[in-house]
Amino acid sequence: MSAAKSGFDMRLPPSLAAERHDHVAILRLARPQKRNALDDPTVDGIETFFTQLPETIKAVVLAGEGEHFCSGLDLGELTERNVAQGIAHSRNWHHAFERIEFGKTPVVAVLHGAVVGGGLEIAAACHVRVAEQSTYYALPEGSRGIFVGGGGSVRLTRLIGTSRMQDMMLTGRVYDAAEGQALGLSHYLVAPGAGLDKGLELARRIAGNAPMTNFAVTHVLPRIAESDPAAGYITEALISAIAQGDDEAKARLKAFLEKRAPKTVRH
Ligand code: 1HE
Repeated sequence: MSAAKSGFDMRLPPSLAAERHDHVAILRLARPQKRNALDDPTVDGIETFFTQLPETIKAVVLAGEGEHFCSGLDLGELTERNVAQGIAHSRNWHHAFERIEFGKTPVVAVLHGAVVGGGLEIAAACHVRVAEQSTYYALPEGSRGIFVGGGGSVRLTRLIGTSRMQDMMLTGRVYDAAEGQALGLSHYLVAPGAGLDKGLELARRIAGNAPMTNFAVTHVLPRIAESDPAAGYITEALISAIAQGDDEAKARLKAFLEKRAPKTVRH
């Protein structure tokens, strides 16, 4: 483990590599010899990274080294655990992935190759997903005799629906990149090798937003979406007033009215 290698003042396991690009950080799953399988040190390192991210970082790109984004849970570790340890292990994944979903900054996942099992679960915890054409999605837990444990029952059912997730887990169905895009598993579908550039472009755009807006979108919007409508409307009124009241919003609105800000046009 080394702080120097990470480029950040934190200690990460060798299975993770972090680098800075101004206000954007890239975190790579860096264990390609095991297809970026998520072992305990890696999951703990992910929690450390997202918890200790410095204030100067405004968006993160999560990517994988080698031919695949992530082959999910490290199956080698699985045989060692009893029931109580299994529960603790799953809860550990929940805490780590919650640091992604409800952390300090928005996170863009760049996907390619296998995005399977826990790999799909970690991708689902990210806010924006870019998929290269090589991407495929599966939940092989069914065939391995296990169940999802990294929040997939909550996040994936929300993304693609309980019924599709049941099909994936019961039949071992594999969705290719185009199908994943149609289902909403990815937001952007790009050519082979183009994922990181696209991910960085999006992360830079996100990093340029007002921090209060990014906070509202990542922390408040999902809670509003899950609340009853009456609570949702009042929470929306409150957070929109908070965002508008921020100096950053006032400066941005003034810039637009004085014709100094870009218009909203077709890209
Ligand atoms: C692994 C893992 C792993 C590869 N844990 N070691 N996930 C899965 O069921 C997917 C399992 N993996 C695969 O199906 C394939 O490895 C891949 C399709 C992802 C890639 O295939 P390939 O031909 O490129 O690589 P490979 O030869 O299968 O694997 C290379 C090495 O990585 C090999 O080890 P080696 O020591 O023989 O070189 C593999 O054993 C190792 N490897 N994937 C451990 N996942 C919180 S609950 C979440 C539940 C789940 O995630 S279940 C889904 C688990």
